[in-house]
Amino acid sequence: MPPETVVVSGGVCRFEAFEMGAVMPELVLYKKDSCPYCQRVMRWIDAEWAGRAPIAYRDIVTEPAAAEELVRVGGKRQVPCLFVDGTPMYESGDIVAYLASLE
Ligand SMILES: N[C@@H](CCC(=O)N[C@@H](CS)C(=O)NCC(=O)O)C(=O)O
Repeated sequence: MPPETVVVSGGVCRFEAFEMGAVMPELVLYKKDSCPYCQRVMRWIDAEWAGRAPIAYRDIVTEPAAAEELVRVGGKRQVPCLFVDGTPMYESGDIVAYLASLE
């Protein structure tokens, strides 16, 4: 076993899995349906993301807790905002470019 390989209980560690190309970050899109920038991102996801790890949606209109979380973590209520392993990414163009880079 190479020295940089760390085996954890029941499988491979995150780094090792990343090296194998198996790890996708946790992706959560904060959105509201009336927002054209959100629609742009969601249209891209519908067209291009099929078959990949799921992207969770949180709606800041129908889920007040999601709006609170967005402001608490991201510092502003702007949508769309993609949380990548808990780190907020604003701007629809940046979000689409980032998701495309994961393909
Ligand atoms: N440049 C941004 C614009 C996003 C934007 O203006 N979103 C509006 C909804 S359509 C919003 O969240 N406004 C509230 C705010 O900025 O606090 C993008 O492309 O994502």
